[in-house]
Amino acid sequence: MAMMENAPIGPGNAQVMNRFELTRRLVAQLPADAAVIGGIGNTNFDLWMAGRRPQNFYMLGSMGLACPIAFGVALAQPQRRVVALEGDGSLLMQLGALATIAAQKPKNLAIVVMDNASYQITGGQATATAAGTDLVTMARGAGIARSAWAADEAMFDALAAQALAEDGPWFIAARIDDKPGVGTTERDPVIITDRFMRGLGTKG
Ligand SMILES: Cc1ncc(C[n+]2csc(CCOP(=O)(O)OP(=O)(O)O)c2C)c(N)n1
Repeated sequence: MAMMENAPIGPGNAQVMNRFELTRRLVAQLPADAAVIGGIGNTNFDLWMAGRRPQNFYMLGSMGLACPIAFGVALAQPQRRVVALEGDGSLLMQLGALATIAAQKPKNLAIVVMDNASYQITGGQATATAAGTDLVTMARGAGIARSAWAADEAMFDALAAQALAEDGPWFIAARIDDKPGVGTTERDPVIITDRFMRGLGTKG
């Protein structure tokens, strides 16, 4: 039993948390100029509801692009902290991004994955994580050494603080419940892009 108590945190013993609560906690810690890329669906709905910021980009339409977009922003603006917020289903659709990020090692990039083991927004179909795929083990295998499961909210806060202050790339995964996003992002890609470019200082 003693060995069990010391077991590393994994999807089997991490607490099931709530996406909006964790998103709120993350946003509360952000440096003012940090960019956040929300993946399609619930991830960006909760980011939107956690407080609109011109440095937030809300992905619409295609799964798997939060990490590649955040990676591009991190390379283009190395002085800025950049966070990718992604769902497990979307991350699984674009796993190659982890290897590319690991190879390029952007120090200013953190990936946060909300793992509800399902494609929730399209009806709750099970993803591979429901069958045991461990996203942190995959990220570490891709070469992202600073990869961890958040055991609970306090550990999520601590990991987020570390990822926003210390060299990355970082990969943080959290098990979350099946509560839907708490709102809906305004769906206007032109406005979203324009606001983001101004927020990043690339458009006057
Ligand atoms: C390339 C692509 N394939 C399929 C879809 C349809 N689709 C939209 S959201 C979604 C599920 C997303 O799952 P996940 O990223 O785990 O987020 P969750 O819904 O669980 O919050 C699917 C299948 C899509 N938008 N793009």
